[in-house]
Amino acid sequence: MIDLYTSATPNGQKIHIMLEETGLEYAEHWIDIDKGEQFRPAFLKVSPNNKIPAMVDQDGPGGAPISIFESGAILLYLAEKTGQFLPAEPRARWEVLQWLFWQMGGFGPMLGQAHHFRAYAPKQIAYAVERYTNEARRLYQILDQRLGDRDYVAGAYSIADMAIFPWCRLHGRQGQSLDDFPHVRRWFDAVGRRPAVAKDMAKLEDKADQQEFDEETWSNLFGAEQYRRH
Ligand SMILES: N[C@@H](CCC(=O)N[C@@H](CS)C(=O)NCC(=O)O)C(=O)O
Repeated sequence: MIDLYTSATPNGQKIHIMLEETGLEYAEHWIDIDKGEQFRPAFLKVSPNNKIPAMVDQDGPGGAPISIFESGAILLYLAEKTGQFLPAEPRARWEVLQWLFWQMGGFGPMLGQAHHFRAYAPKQIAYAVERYTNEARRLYQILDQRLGDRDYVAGAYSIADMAIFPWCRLHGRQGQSLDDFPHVRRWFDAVGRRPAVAKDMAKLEDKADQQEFDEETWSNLFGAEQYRRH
């Protein structure tokens, strides 16, 4: 049994998709990051960086529990555990790993900054909005080019697609339109039609993360409460 600590955000959604795709048995523990539950000592034991997602596999290596944080590490762990969505053949495996790390190091963090400066920042800073909207566009262009001659990001459908897809759902918030990226749109629709992904999206619909924050939420995520402990 896997205990998943999660929230209805793109990084959380990646793991829901993988768990649904693999059919592993899991229990969801919703962490309300708006209310500051990510700072609770019990959660910090599993996720020392105070961020979702995190998981505990009660049946880890050697039959003992293992806890893992960081969505890329969790996807890799689950792929290795199940032997699914990450090829064993070295060249195919490295194709997937490169695009997984591209998402973890670029597509996620840069789009996150686009969300921040376009939607969450208390005052509009034109330079930051332009910088991250441009960077988002550049990354979508890279993805579009990559998908121009293949169905999925790294050949067969893999954990790289699962990592990238949830971030594309929020393209509007990043100042982008999928009309500008036809290959991304085709891929996005195909991934979204997969039963595991559709099931997950429907489930998260009523928990959709918000764009307008009250004072308490803003403080927990970006202000005094976020930095109080460090
Ligand atoms: N690199 C991390 C990023 C995780 C992340 O940013 N999680 C956000 C929600 S999407 C969070 O938990 N924020 C709460 C906080 O920063 O206090 C991963 O991919 O797991």
